[in-house]
Amino acid sequence: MKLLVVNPNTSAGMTARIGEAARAAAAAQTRIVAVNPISGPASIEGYFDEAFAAPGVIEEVLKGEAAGMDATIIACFDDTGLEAARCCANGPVIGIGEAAFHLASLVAHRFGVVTTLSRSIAPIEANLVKYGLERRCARVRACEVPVLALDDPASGAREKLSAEIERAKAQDAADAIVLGCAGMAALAASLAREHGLPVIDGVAAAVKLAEALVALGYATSKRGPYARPLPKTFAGAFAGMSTG
Ligand code: 5HY
Repeated sequence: MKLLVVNPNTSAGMTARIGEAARAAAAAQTRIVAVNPISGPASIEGYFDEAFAAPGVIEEVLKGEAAGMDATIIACFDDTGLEAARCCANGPVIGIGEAAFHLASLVAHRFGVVTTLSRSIAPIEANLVKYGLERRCARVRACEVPVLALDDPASGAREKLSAEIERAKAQDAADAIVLGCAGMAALAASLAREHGLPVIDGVAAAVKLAEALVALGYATSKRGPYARPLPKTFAGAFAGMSTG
């Protein structure tokens, strides 16, 4: 199968690392194509960035559909533009946040989420409510490391993330941890060993769910809210999005 992995920010370095994490989780017959939009924020931290990243995600999903991708992953933890993407895709579209929450709820009574900055917490909490999984989440915490500093050894990212996981275990009774950023994928296995509980990376979770949905022949329903967009004229910068 052909799996499109869209990193909604415009950081090519992060897209490459997300592609590596996806390939590491993928089955041998799964071909991963990792892309990012050319327009939008270099990283997504909160509502403002998210709003400007969504159109680029839709453009990449439409290109992927035209190129015959079997499924699409949105590789940003706030599941940027997920519902809109499902409207214009036939194949399954999976957000790494939603995927991680579902897998965490299969291996733990209550999971904790550790994301980057405090401003990223509210969108994640809103998604948990939207997905109906807020009761399974003990708390959403932030390690106060910016997205683009996660792979900078001088940022102390791993130590700060590990310390926040320790607090989630001690204070929130979390019995699994969900890593709240695509840029944390490479740290999941060593943090799980260090802390002795499941540490879930959304990129790997989404790859395995995409493979399962495609193998079962399940595609996005075109009845209800994910129906194809109505024919309509778009003006200005989005004239190219016109569907009618
Ligand atoms: C992510 N931002 O996964 C989110 C994490 C966050 O650019 N990739 C980003 O802080 O919301």
